[in-house]
Amino acid sequence: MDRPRTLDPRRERAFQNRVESLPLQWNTERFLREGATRKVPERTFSIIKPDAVADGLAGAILAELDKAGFRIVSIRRESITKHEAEGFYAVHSSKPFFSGLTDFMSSGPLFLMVLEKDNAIADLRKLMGATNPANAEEGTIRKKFARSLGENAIHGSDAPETAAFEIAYWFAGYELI
Ligand code: RTP
Ligand code: MG
Repeated sequence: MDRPRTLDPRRERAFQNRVESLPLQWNTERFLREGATRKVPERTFSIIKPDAVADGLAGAILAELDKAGFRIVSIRRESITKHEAEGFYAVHSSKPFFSGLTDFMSSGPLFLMVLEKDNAIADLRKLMGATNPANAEEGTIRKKFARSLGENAIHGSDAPETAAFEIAYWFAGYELI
């Protein structure tokens, strides 16, 4: 589960462009003025999974998130390795479905996202619907778009601790401003 500590050249460039374009002084002043007291909305981590991307449903899922009031703090389309998927889903490493799950998650491009809104973690789980789309409520993303239990269109963090781990697993701090 060791991840490379250095950025690849593309991300290095993105980092430099981003830093150069930041109104750093303005941000610092605002942080000092409001940072300690401002009520910030909750953040959660989400993935549009490879089945939904392959089925051309990424746009429709983003529209659902938008309609429900989630702000997209950061988003990145990426094909992840099995090793990265194993680290991400390490909590399930002893489960019988672990190998199939990590094969599936590394089978094609997906969208990694950090989302923000009041009560984001619970509200996203509600909007996603049950893990098995056959049991998901009408109107939920999994009911509308998922293929099956194993290929269920969307991931969402299930608690504040997992949201913090999952956001940090995929995104650097400078991508979350
Ligand atoms: P996710 O983490 O992907 O958002 O899904 P979840 O919380 O609703 O479900 P979780 O229990 O965390 O399981 C992770 C993924 O593993 C697959 N799974 N297969 N064959 C099975 O019994 C089984 N159980 C879970 C699902 O694709 C689930 O999304
Ligand atoms: Mg889960």
